[in-house]
Amino acid sequence: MRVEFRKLVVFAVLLPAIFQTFPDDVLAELLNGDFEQSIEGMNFNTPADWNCVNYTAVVSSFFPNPTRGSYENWKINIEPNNPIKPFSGNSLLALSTGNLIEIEPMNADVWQDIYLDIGQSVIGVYFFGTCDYIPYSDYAYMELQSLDTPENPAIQVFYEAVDDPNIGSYGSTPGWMAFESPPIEDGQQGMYRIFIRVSDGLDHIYETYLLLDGMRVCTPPENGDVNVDCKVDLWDLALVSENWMLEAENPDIRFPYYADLDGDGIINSNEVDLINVNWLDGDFD
Ligand SMILES: [Ca+2]
Ligand SMILES: [Ca+2]
Ligand SMILES: [Ca+2]
Ligand SMILES: [Ca+2]
Repeated sequence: MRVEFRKLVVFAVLLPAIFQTFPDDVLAELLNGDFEQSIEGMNFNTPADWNCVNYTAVVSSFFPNPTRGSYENWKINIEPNNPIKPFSGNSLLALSTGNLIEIEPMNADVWQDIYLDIGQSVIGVYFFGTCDYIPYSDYAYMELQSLDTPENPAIQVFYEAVDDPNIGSYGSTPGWMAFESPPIEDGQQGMYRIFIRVSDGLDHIYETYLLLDGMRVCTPPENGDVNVDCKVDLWDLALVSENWMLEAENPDIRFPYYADLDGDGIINSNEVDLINVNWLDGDFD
C-alpha cells in the first residue's frame, strides 16, 4: 500500500514537468516544413506556422530580381522562363536580404520552436545565391538553438557565405542541396528553435537569397535517402532510375545534388548500392 502511494506521488510530481516540456502552443512535430501553406500579405505571402522577420515569401518559383548587383556566376542556367522550381509540392520559401536603400533591413529570419528527441534530425534542402561580391560577404545559415539551456552553443546545420570559394562573387550553390542536422544525442533532447537567417553582413545593399523546401524532423537513415524524405524505399530507386547516369558537368540540366549520395557528380550504381545497404531504414511512422 505504501509503495502504491509512492507511485502516485511520483506521478503527481512528473505530470507538471511533462506539461512544461510540451506547452500547448508547441507541438513535437514540424509544421508546414514544405511551405505549402501561406498567409496572404500586402507585398508577399509569408509561411504559415513560422515566425518571420522581413522578406520571407512563399512562392511557386523563384527568379532573382536584384536592384543592383548580378547573378552572372550562378552555377545554374537561370532565366525568367527557367526559374528555380519547388523541390517538392507547389511552393518553396524564399528569404532575401535588403537592396539599395539604407533603411532596408539587413537580414531576413524565420524560425519555429519544436521538441527534438534523441536520434532526431532536421532535414530538407536549400539553395543559396548572391548578387553581392567579395568583400561584402553576405551569408546564410540554419542552426538549432536550445531553449532549455540557452547558454549551450547552437548546433549548426549549414552555413554559406559569399567569400566561401564554393560560392564566390555573384555565385550560388550548384542547385538544391540536402541538409541534415547532427542527430540529437542522449541528454540533448528538449525544446529547440530552428533558426534560419540570410544577412547582408556589412551593409544594406545587393541582395542575397536563401531558398528552402522539403523540411522535416525525423530519425534519418544512415544513408541511401536519395529523395530526402527520411526513409529508404522504392521512391529512392525511382529517382535514381529517372536520373540514371546524369552528370553534374552537363550545363543543360539541373543536376539533383541532393540525390548524389557519394558526392562524385554522377547518379549511378553507387547510389543503388547505398540504397541496398540501407534498404527500409529510416522513419516509417
Ligand atoms: Ca514545397
Ligand atoms: Ca548584400
Ligand atoms: Ca527516401
Ligand atoms: Ca554519385
